[in-house]
Amino acid sequence: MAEPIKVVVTGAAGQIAYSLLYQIASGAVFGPNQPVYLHLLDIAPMMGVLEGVVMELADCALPLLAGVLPTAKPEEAFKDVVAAFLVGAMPRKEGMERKDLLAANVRIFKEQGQALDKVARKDVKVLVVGNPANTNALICSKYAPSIPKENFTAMTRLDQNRAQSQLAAKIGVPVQNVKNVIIWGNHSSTQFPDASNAVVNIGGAQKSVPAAINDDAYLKSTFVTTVQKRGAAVIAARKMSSALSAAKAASDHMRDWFLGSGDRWVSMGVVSDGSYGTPRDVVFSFPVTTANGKWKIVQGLTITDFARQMLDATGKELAEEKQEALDVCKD
Ligand code: NAX
Repeated sequence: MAEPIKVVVTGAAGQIAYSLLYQIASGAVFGPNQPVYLHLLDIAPMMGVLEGVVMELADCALPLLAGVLPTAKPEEAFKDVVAAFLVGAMPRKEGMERKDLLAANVRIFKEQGQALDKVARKDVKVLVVGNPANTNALICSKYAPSIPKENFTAMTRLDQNRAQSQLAAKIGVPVQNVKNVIIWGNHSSTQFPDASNAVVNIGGAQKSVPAAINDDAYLKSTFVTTVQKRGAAVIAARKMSSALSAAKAASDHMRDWFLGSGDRWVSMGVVSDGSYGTPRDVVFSFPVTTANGKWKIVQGLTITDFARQMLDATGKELAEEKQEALDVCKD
């Protein structure tokens, strides 16, 4: 058996972490032969709740769980970690403007970037889930200059999984038969779920998803808005935001980053190099492939006029968020 690796989950007393911790500790992320030492970070008032989570983890009697460290101190939590799931963030409260939420959360990710810079391994892989995830990831990276910026990513995998599931249901095939659907841009309502390069396996034969669905209007409207608004639909039904599916998506993202995506494209928010005419130095979701612990943006795709408009809109939002976040950090 390999030596245990240290993995941190922030927001560890929250609802996404409640599903995520089991997935990590059961081997679904780092593989069935990799023990993990879990560092659990939350804020001081949540330490009592976190103690309950620690008890439940012990009660799972998981062979791969080498140890657990609950803490309210970022520098303790991030010490020597190889993977960081940054889930914790301030939730939107009633009457709070989007701007106020961004300001509160950007401050958290500035502080966590500084702590990672000080005590984490320089090859740590960081996945930001807490919203606004893309801009939080950018700020975290900016305040951790000793860690390569390629190591900071934001989660759009839940959007990808939602999109893949919608397409599979529409075509009438199992979800794993659909691949290469893309989420472009921000994890927000401006994101662009794009099925134009997706392929589907129907009875052993590969077909393009647009050809299989043969309904351009659906792919440009209902499909896009259903994925964009899926989070709100879950809240309306459950009275709480997506947690089980968010945790599964975070596991998928980190697993593919560590272990490789094989012949599938996956969507990840990564620091933009300007590919596809997107703004540079914002965390933009692209189709990527992963191998040997590194991601690479899929190049050479055709961008239609419709796609161009969608990419520009989400890119503009990210550039604006970046500016707002940088202004907050100056204070
Ligand atoms: P919860 O409110 O259940 O849990 C959040 C936890 O974070 C709480 O225990 C809180 O005390 C903790 N926290 C707050 N500030 C902290 C800090 N400075 N350091 C450490 N912990 C801190 O929220 P949950 O449903 O788990 O969602 C967590 C975040 O994920 C939210 O920001 C949410 O918006 C975001 N999401 C992002 C998604 C994505 O696809 N990128 C999808 C799901 C989810 O909406």
